[in-house]
Amino acid sequence: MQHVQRMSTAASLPTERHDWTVPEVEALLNQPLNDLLFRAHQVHREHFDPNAVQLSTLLNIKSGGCPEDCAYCPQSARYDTGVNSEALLDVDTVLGAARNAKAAGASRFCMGAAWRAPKDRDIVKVAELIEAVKGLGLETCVTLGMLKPQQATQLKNAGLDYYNHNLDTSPEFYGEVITTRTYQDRLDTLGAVRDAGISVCCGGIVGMGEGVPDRAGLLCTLANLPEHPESVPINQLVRVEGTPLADQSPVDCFDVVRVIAAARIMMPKAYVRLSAGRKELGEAGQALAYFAGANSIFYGEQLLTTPNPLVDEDRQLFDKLGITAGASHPH
Ligand code: SAM
Ligand code: DTB
Ligand code: SF4
Repeated sequence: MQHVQRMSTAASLPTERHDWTVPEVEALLNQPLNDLLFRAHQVHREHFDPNAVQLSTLLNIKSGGCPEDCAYCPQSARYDTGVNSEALLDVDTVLGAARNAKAAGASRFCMGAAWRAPKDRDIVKVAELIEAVKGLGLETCVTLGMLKPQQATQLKNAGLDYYNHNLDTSPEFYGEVITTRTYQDRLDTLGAVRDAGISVCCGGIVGMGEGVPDRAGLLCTLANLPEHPESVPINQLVRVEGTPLADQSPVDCFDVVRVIAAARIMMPKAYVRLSAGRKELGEAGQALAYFAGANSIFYGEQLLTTPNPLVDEDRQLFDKLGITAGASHPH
């Protein structure tokens, strides 16, 4: 019986589709929540251990002073948010943070820089950081802004495993949030990362005032890329005072869960990361997100500039839910 059910699910749900339409995904997102959760959880179980969650720790290696105007971002130099502009961290400082992350149980170390795009000399320095972190036996990820193909190759040669570059929202809503770079710029960077043989980490933000069609548009763009991103971070907007989006109304927790569930269904083998916003989501909201197919989190008390749940809080929640820390590889 189990076998028959699996076969019919497989027949109606081919594992890798790249031809999603926005109306189809809107319908997926608008289903009764229980129907959406049930389907997403089925897909999750077919591809992953449902009780394992991968842990990535973030470090802001170059804080603030960014020339871009991303309306959500506390690190833009255009907004008065209290985030200071600082120089790139040195290797010893980064290695110290990476050792701590490993000791706390993280398997991936993600380094973020508040750059529009790195200069070639920045790439040389970041390559040293990647080599050092990789030497500890951690997976490496960096997010540095727009990348040229040659720079992507240099990062790959340094041992980089993942590059994070988010599309953030739909092509249609994008201009409401960022004017200093185009959606196509972002797609070009993703192409350069993919061509260099680096795994792609790409997702977006829920709660910036976008509609359901925009959430569907983001998910369609991600799933219709030539290859699905290996990692899909779904961030809830962190409303930071001083940014243009500071007074945005809070997003409903079920809307975040719906986006996670749809991402799981559409990109069945991706690690779907429940990213910024976990503090607001609370324990019940997070538990629902794990059921919906989230199998990765940012782990550690700080995201880039804003707070994240404490390590002990995450451990307690995992204990309550019977979740083990670690990547379960897609099958
Ligand atoms: N400067 C680089 C860039 O923009 O590509 C890398 C760092 S940037 C902070 C990485 C991502 O963090 C953004 O694309 C956005 O999705 C997310 N992010 C930044 N601020 C956020 C906020 N206040 N709430 C939720 N997500 C946020
Ligand atoms: C991603 O999708 N979310 C992370 C990471 N990639 C770089 C960043 C979240 C930032 C939240 C606001 C802050 O802490 O500054
Ligand atoms: Fe700069 Fe990245 Fe923040 Fe945009 S999201 S302002 S590019 S640091």
